[in-house]
Amino acid sequence: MAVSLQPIKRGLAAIALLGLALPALAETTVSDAWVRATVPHQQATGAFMTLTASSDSKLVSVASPVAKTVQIHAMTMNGDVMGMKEVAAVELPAGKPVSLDPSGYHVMLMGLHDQVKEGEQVPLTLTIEDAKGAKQTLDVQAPVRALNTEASAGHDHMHMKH
Ligand SMILES: [Cu+2]
Repeated sequence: MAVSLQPIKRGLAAIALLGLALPALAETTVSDAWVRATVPHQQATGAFMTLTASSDSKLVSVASPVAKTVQIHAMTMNGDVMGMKEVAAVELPAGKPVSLDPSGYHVMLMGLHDQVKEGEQVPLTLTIEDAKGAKQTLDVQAPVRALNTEASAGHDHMHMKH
């Protein structure tokens, strides 16, 4: 990856690496990443963040060592019933921040190996594909936030149906 970077870009990447909560490699930046804490034996939780791509791209997959399965989900409304479904990708239009939040897209961590506790960091590896089909990965350390964050009750409830 670094081999193909122009000198100027390499400089920017080095600056980005110094940023605390902004693991930025090449074209896409991640901010405000977090994972919802779980109670003991809870099977699934959500990860949330804001992604900004500098050229038209999409988020195509996410991996994490804390879960057996990681999916990208979208919230759906079927009449009055809220649900969620897996999506193949999340579009990241050039320059436009796209939020993965509890009311929209989220990363679903399923089959958790351990309780996810507030104060921990959850490693996430995001795979981003650009308009030409080239893929890059982004490593993010997402801090764990408490259970009582907005919308947590309804969200966790829905996951029981998975
Ligand atoms: Cu979900």
